[in-house]
Amino acid sequence: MQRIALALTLAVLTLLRGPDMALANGPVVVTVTGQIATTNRGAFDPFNDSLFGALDEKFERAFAFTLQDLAALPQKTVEVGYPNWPGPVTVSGPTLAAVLQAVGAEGSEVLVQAIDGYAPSFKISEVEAGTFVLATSMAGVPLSIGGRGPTWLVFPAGSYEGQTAEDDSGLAWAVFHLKVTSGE
Ligand SMILES: Nc1nc2c(c(=O)[nH]1)N[C@H]1C(S)=C(S)[C@@H](COP(=O)(O)O)O[C@H]1N2
Ligand SMILES: [Mo]
Repeated sequence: MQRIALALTLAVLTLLRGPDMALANGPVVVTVTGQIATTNRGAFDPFNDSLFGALDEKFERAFAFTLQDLAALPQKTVEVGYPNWPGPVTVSGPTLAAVLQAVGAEGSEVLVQAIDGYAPSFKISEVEAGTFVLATSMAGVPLSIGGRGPTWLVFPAGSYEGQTAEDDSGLAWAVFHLKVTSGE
């Protein structure tokens, strides 16, 4: 009787857990590589890490964030506009500084790489002094793959030395990879 009760309990628990337990936390959306103190995954795998491979990015260890992980970091909402945009946008997400802090970034520069290979880099001192949001939503709507998602680096004009009021070129959309380096 006890054995049956135990078996039933396990069966119910398995059903409740369901096959989607692993999906509940969602896919990894941003991976941080390079000079970081805290990691949660191992080296580049040529089969599984195919986009990294295609962009010729190899790493020994990294920290992988799901959207849920990013949402657990301190969030920031900013309104930002550039002259060539249809209008200002309101985006939310963790600050880039908070993401870098969470992984114990030790370098002086961060490369912000998008799915299409676009990869501007920034001085971490400027990232910490300014307002760089690694946005996960716009007007409350999660950013999509095919649009500006999974994450979009958004900052107001004048955020780094020499940035003009018109220049939105560093605002990488479709960001999936941050690489911390010493600059050279
Ligand atoms: N992933 C990605 N982000 C990007 C770019 C890009 O080519 N790929 N272009 C940048 C440049 S040069 C500009 S001016 C702005 C606006 O470009 P868009 O109108 O193509 O978004 O996005 C920036 N972010
Ligand atoms: Mo541009």
